[in-house]
Amino acid sequence: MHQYLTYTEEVKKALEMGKPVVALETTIISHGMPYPQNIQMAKEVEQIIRNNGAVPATIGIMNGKIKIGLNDEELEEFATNEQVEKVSRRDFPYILSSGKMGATTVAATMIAADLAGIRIFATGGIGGVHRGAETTMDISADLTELAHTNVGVICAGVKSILDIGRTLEYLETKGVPVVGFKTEEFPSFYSRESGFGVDFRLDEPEEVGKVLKTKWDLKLNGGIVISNPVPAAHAMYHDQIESVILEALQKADELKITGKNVTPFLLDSIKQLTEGKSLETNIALVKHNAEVAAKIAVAYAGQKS
Ligand code: PSU
Ligand code: MN
Repeated sequence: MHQYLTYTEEVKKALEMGKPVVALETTIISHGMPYPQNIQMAKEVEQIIRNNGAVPATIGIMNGKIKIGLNDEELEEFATNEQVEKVSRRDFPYILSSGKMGATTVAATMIAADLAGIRIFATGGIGGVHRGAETTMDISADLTELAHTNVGVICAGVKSILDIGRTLEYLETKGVPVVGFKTEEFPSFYSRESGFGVDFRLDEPEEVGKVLKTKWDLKLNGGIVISNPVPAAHAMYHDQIESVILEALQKADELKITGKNVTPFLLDSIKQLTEGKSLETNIALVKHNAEVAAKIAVAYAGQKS
């Protein structure tokens, strides 16, 4: 067992027995949603994964360890403690060695899941190439992680706070397949549309499981983006959210927000500007991703090696 990892009993047993496990991130809890919706979401998502035949492993950093699975008390700590740091690839060495608490981003959760041997990960949206990246060079470390870490990431696409076209170009350059789960159009988080296509559409969890196995059998290291549109009943219209996003981007520009603070700032501004409607959509899509991820984890675990 890896010296920096600790497991809950539930996850440890599942991994030993080769049962399906789904990784979950903590940045979405600590920096992506307000309390108490964040803790409610975190617990519901875990239950959805169990109801669909897999074991949830929410990942976070505490007391010098990467925790693979968190108990209720720890989840509550991630949901309420304002000192929790946002941890991506570059932050592991300092956060672990200093004993600070760290919430893992998509990139960091992929790294931890890979160390633990978990191949399926459910989240809301991944980071990407920011609008204006041609001058700011703001490109999420999530994309470089997807280029080389063997984890399938189920998400609702990327938010249009990002440059979706350039994000997809970047993923293509890095050899990361972008799957549309029951869709031909790449979703844009709050909406089912983006105007951009996916690389290929798959309709069944078994098909996704086969694609994952084939990629890694071929030693084509790296992740796969499995994009799963928000259920129609909870979707927002592209035009409705676009004006809000432009306002949030302008505010970030005026306040000179940079680095790791950009994404949390934009998420919070959008939430305020839509008076909570975006939060409801956000929660609905995460739950749906958890359900689909659990089904994919079951299918992936059921394949012959
Ligand atoms: N997008 C969302 N919600 C989130 C994030 C992104 O809709 O909570 C979080 C994820 O943890 C993602 C991170 O990995 O933000 C990306 O941050 P950055 O852009 O700083 O790489
Ligand atoms: Mn960034």
